[in-house]
Amino acid sequence: MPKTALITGITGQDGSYLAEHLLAQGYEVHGIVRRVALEDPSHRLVRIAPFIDRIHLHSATLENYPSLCEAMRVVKPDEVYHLAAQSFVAESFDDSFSTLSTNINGTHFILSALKAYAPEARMYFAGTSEMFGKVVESPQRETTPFRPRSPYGISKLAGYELVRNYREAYGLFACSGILFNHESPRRGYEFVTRKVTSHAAKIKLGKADRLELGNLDALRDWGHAKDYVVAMHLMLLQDQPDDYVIATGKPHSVRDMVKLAFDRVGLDWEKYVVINPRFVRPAEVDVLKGDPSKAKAQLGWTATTTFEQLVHEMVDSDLAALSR
Ligand code: NAP
Ligand code: G4F
Repeated sequence: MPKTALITGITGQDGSYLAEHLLAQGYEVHGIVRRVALEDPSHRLVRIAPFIDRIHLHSATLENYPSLCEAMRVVKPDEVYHLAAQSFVAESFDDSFSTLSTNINGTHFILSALKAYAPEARMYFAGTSEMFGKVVESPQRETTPFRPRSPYGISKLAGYELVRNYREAYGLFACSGILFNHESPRRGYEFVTRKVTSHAAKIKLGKADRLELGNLDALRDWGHAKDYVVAMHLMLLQDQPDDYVIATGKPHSVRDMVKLAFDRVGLDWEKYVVINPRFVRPAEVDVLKGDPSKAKAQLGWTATTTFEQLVHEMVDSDLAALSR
C-alpha cells in the first residue's frame, strides 16, 4: 500500500514541489484547494498543472473547519503537510486581521481535525525564520528566542506554539520546520526575488523600463524551494517529532541579489532601480542567517543550490517565459 499524504497549500510554490517529490517517492498525494482555484484552473492551478492527473484535489479553505475535517476524514492521511497560509509579510501589515485570523485559526483547525480524524498521522507545519524577527543572536538556531516583527511572524509563532502544544498534550507526531527564505521560478511575483528577476527579464526585452523597490540593505538567507521540501519530508520520517531550522547559513543583501540578476542579463542595475517608500515595511527584519547544523546531523539534509545558481535559474526562466 502506498503512503498517503495530504497537502494544504498544494497550489503554492512549496506545495507544488512537495507534491512532485512525494509522487516520485510513490505516495498517493491529496491536496486541499480553494473553490475559486478549481473554478479558474488555467491561472490558479498552473504550478500543479503538469501532474494534476496524478493527484487528488479536495475543496476546502483554512477558514472553514468542517471542510478541513471532511478532507481529513475522507483521505485518512499517513502524513499531513500544512503549508497553506497568507504568506506575504508586507500584506500582513496592510491586513493584519485576515492574516492573524486565517493563519492562526487555520493551523488550529488542522491540528484539531487531525486529532479527531487521523491521530496516528504525522504532521508538518510551515514555520518560518520570520519568527526570529529582531534577532537576538546570529546565526539563528532552534534554541534562539523569537521576536517577530510582523503580523505574519506573530501568526506563524502562534502556529508553532499550537503545534508544540498538540504534540505535548495529545501525543501527536507534529513537527515544525523553521524555514528560511526559499525561492524558485515558481515563486509568487510579489516576493522580492521574483519581482527582481521578472523585471530584469522584462527590462532586457524592452517590456519595462524601471523597477521600484524598498529596503535594499536587508539580509536574507536564500535557498531553493526544491531542496527545502525534501527537508519537510525527512522530518516526518524520523523516530520522534521535532523542530528543525532549514537554511543555507549564507546571507546576502537584497542589493547583492539585484546586482546578480541584472548582471545575468548584461544590464547595470543602478540605471533602472528606483526606491519607492511604499515598499519599505513599518518594521523590518534586518538580517536572517540560519544555522542548519541540527538538520544536517539528524536529517542528513543540506542545501544543494548556491545563491548564484538560484538567481540565474530564476532570471533564465523569466527570460525564456517572456520571450515565448
Ligand atoms: P505560497 O506560494 O504563497 O502558497 C500559499 C498557499 O496557501 C497557496 O496554495 C494558497 O492557495 C494557500 N492558501 C492561502 N490562503 C488560504 C486559505 N485561506 N485557504 C486555503 N488555502 C489557502 O507560499 P509558499 O512560498 O509555497 O510557502 C508555503 C508555506 O511555507 C507558507 O505557509 C509560508 O508562510 C511558509 N514559509 C515560506 C517560506 C518561503 O520562503 N517560501 C519560508 C518559510 C515559511 P491559493 O493558490 O488558492 O491562493
Ligand atoms: O521577498 P520578501 O517579501 O520575503 P520576506 O518578507 O523575507 O518573507 C518571505 O520569507 C519568509 C521567511 O523568512 C517567509 F516566512 C515568508 O512567507 C516569505 O516567503 O522580502 C525580502 C526582503 C525584505 O527585507 C523586504 O523588505 O526584501 C525586502 N524588499 C525590498 N524591496 C522587498 C522589496 N520585498 C518585496 N516583497 N518587495 C519589494 O519591493
